[in-house]
Formats: sequence, C-alpha cells, structure tokens
Amino acid sequence: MGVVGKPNVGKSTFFAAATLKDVPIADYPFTTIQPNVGVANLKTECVCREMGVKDSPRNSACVDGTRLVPVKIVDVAGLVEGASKGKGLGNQFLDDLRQADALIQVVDASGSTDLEGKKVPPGTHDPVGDVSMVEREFDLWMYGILKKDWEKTTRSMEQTGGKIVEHMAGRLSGLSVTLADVEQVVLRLHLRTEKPSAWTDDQIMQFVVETRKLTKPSLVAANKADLPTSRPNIDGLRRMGREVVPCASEAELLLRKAAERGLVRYSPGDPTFDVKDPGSLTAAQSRALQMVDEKVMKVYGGTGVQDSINRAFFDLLKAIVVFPVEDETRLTDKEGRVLPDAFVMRGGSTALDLARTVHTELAETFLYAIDARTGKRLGSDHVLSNRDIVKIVSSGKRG
Ligand SMILES: Nc1nc2c(ncn2[C@@H]2O[C@H](COP(=O)(O)OP(=O)(O)OP(=O)(O)O)[C@@H](O)[C@H]2O)c(=O)[nH]1
Ligand SMILES: [Mg+2]
Repeated sequence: MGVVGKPNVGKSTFFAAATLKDVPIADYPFTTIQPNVGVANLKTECVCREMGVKDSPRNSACVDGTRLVPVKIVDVAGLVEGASKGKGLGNQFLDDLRQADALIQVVDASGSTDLEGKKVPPGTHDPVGDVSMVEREFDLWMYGILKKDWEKTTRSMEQTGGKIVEHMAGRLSGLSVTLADVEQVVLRLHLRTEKPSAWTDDQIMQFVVETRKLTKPSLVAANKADLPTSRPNIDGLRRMGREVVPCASEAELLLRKAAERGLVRYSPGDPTFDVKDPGSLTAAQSRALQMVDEKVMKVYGGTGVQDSINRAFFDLLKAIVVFPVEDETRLTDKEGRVLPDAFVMRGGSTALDLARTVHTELAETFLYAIDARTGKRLGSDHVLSNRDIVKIVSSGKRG
C-alpha cells in the first residue's frame, strides 16, 4: 500500500499513526525525501471465536477476537504540479511505489496548504484540485516510462511482427502491471495492436489513465478532518464521486501513543477511547484527549486511519483473509499452533493460489484442499472466500 499526495498534507503522520514508526513530521513541504517503509495492520474479525478455539497466531496477532494481519505500507515524498518535468523533488521517488497494489491519497481537507503544500489560512485552498493534480502527475510518470523510444520500438515491431502488448507489459512490469492488465485495457479502448505507431498521444494517455485505475486503485484520506474548515471540503471531495474517508492522522497518532503508555484504552479503528485514570493525566494531556474526543470521535466516529487501510484492501482490492491449517479438525499447524497464520490475498484467489502463497512446493504437488468448516474437498481452481480456513493436501512429491 502506498501513501501519496502533495507535500505537507500529513502523509508521514498517517504513516506514523499506522505503523508507530518514528519518522520526521513538520509543517512545511518536503519534510520527507527518502521513503518510509513500515508495517501496518489489516484488521479483521478472527475465526477463533466462531470455531470455539483459543488461537496461537504466528504471522499475525489476535486481540479479543480481532485478527491483525501485517501489510506493507510506503510513505513517499510530496508530489507537486510539474513533478514529471522535475519540479519539487521530481517524480523519481514514485519508483518507490512501483510494487504498491493500492494507493491511499492523503489530502489536506482543511484547505490550509496551497497546491505546493505551503501554509495558507485554513479554508482558503480547495483540495478538490489536489486529487486530480496528483493523479495527473502519476499518469505523466507512467506515460514517460511507456513513451520512451516509442516511435522506434513500434516501427520495428510492425516490421518484425512483435507483439506490442507484450512490449508494454514488459515496460510496466516493474509497476506490477501484468500482460493480462495491458490486454484488458487495450481491448477496452479499441486500440489497434497491429499498428501501434498510429496511436495518438491522447490514446496512449488514455491507456495510462485506465491502467492506473485498474492496477493502482486509490481512495482519498481527507486528512486534518479535526479542523473546522474540513467539513465543506469533505463534501466537495465526495461530490467528485471518489471513495473518501474523513481522517485525523494526528489524532490517531496521539491516541496510539497514549495507549502505548497505558494512559487510554484504545485500539486502532475504535470509535471511542477510555481514559484509564483521569487523575494521572497532566492538564495538557487531558485537554488534548478532550479535543480528540470532541473534534474527531464524536463527529466522525473514529480517526479514519484504520478505516482507510481496511477499505483500501477490502473495498478497492476486494482482498480476502484466509487461514491455512495442516490439521483441519484441530485447526493447527505441524507444531500444534492453533490458527497460526492469516494471509491477505487478492479477491478471486483460488485454493491453488493459497498453496502457492504458503509454499511453492505445496503448489507443485497440490492434490486438493479441504474446507475446515464443512470438511468438503476443494479443487485447485476453487475460488476462496474471506475468512476461509483451508487445509492443502499435497502428494509431497514433485512431478
Ligand atoms: N490538524 C491536523 N494537522 C495534521 C494532521 N495530520 C498531520 N498534520 C500536520 O500537518 C503537517 C504536515 O505533516 P506531515 O506528516 O509531515 O506531512 P507530509 O504530507 O508527510 O509532508 P511532506 O513529507 O513534506 O510531503 C504537520 O504539521 C502535521 O502535524 C491532522 O490530522 N490534523
Ligand atoms: Mg512526509
């Protein structure tokens, strides 16, 4: 998951709130230069209670029946208009987002930073244009990758009978774009694959836009929602027809740190928090927590950080969480750990895909799978559902 946006909107604050990693945060543009890479959690109902077992997770954690599954998150430098032509920090750093499956676009909903991220009085900048600016720069970056030597390449392909879709997929493979993705978009746009040299720049740009939407779906985290000027802008962002999550990253960071220090009971995504011992707080701590309660929790029912992460996976990517086990009756692995692992997988993943995720060898010697809930046998192309508990049966012998 990649965190993108113009400078000074709270990307690193969002990242820090999601990972509890200490990273530079400041109220001026280009605080972040090198990307921050960390681990956030996807939060989903565990299957332990339903199955009536006490689990012993290994690759994830289970807190009061909620599974926390680690997912990688990358926070990059701010993007400004003209980045593709080298403005700001340019767009080289977008390379750090190549592997991202989904993007969270952080926006300063309070309108207190201009298009370049410089401070302006709250409410004076309309963030709607920021969303399209960032997407446009992202597209120009992908366009640049594709257009490199385009004329020469397409001409020679037409002479030798080379496949343009394969060439394009090769160019974009580093961005997690597959041949199937390229073929799908080319078909949808009715681009003539036998004569790519005749494609106009507009058509190539259209290809890029559609490919971005398909392979890097994004949602808008409308950040700084605690500031009063955010309300109308959040409505404005929603009118763009985008998935918008009101977000208060700073509040989330504060709550998580307070929870870590034992001052409050709070778990990411909770709609409220409890102060453990009001008498133990300093006046400043007490005031800060009260502000969070009044300006964020009571208004939006949560800080939106965990919600953004969950929605990126479950809504945008239609991801599922699957629990592989070795013993389908006791729900354990070889060592007897109960429900040891939870894997995040793309929607549409099959039993064979799960085998591949667990171990390549398991996929190579795959015989069938078993649904631990029903005891039913599942074939290799059986499409898995969210929260499936599955045993893979393999021959253990290759070939
Ligand atoms: N009011 C409010 N301020 C926030 C919130 N999140 C971040 N900020 C402030 O916004 C400013 C920028 O935060 P950063 O996290 O450094 O922003 P960034 O987008 O990573 O900035 P660059 O790395 O420079 O692109 C800091 O002063 C933060 O304290 C929030 O939820 N509410
Ligand atoms: Mg930053």
